Amino acid sequence: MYDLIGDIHGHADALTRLLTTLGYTQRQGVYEHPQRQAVFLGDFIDRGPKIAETLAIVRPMVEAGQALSVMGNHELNALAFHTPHPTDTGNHLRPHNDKNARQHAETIRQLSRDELASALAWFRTLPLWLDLGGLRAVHACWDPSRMAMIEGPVTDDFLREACLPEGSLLEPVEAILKGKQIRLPEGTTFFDKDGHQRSFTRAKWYEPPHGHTFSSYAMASEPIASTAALPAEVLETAVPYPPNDKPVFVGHYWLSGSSPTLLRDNVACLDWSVAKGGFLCSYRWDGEQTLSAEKFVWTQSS
Ligand SMILES: [Mn+2]
Repeated sequence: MYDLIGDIHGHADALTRLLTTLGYTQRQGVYEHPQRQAVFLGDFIDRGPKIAETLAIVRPMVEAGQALSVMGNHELNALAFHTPHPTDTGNHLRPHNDKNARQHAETIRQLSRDELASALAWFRTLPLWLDLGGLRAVHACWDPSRMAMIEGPVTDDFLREACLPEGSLLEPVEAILKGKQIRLPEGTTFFDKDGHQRSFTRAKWYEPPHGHTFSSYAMASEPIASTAALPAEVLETAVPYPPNDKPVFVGHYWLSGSSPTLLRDNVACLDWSVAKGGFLCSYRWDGEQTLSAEKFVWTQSS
């Protein structure tokens, strides 16, 4: 059975405590559990104080078969940040502007050149989603229509198509790794947790959009003041997650609260903002198709 673990962002001490709480012990330097396997939801790097240490825990677990992992948007962003632009000499697939450089700064500061190169090579091996029989894991959004468009190993060519503005894989890969975004009504913006002014919000992609306003269809971590009805385009193109499908686990959404809650009976987000004073969250899954909030296990960030 599986223990699903949310976004770590360099908080290796919280990860060590969580694994210990879950009953994992180190053998020859690799955390393992006699009956269980961990499933990481991505976003190992950026922001936190112990990024190399985090990778030194997670990667050996995956390579030894003690864990599985999907790619997070921060791993994809890192690959794009360090992959040269095909025509714009000296630039990269992800521009080195202030916002992008700041988001990635701690990883560059904490990892040596060799450690970074090694980490990037490993990120390329991570699948964008996992369908494990009784459950599914993806960093931000499960959408079979987008997944059907995505194929193949993460080569430079794949990264160009997935990360450049004109790339053929940009829309589906962003949907899977960054979630569904909705443009807010003209003149409406809000400030996200990093202080960036945004005219898009992250949607509750798993919910049918009918009957929702912008405010009620935005993820709880994004307080949108607009009670305007959703535009027809959102109603027509939404791919909600079927209530009878197997449970799906995501990270990504910077949720906050005194203790974790489910998004729905078969949808759980395990990102509870460890990198912003929240906690590192896991879910102990034992085969159940209806999830229970009693099965969250978490640890504070400090
Ligand atoms: Mn994250």
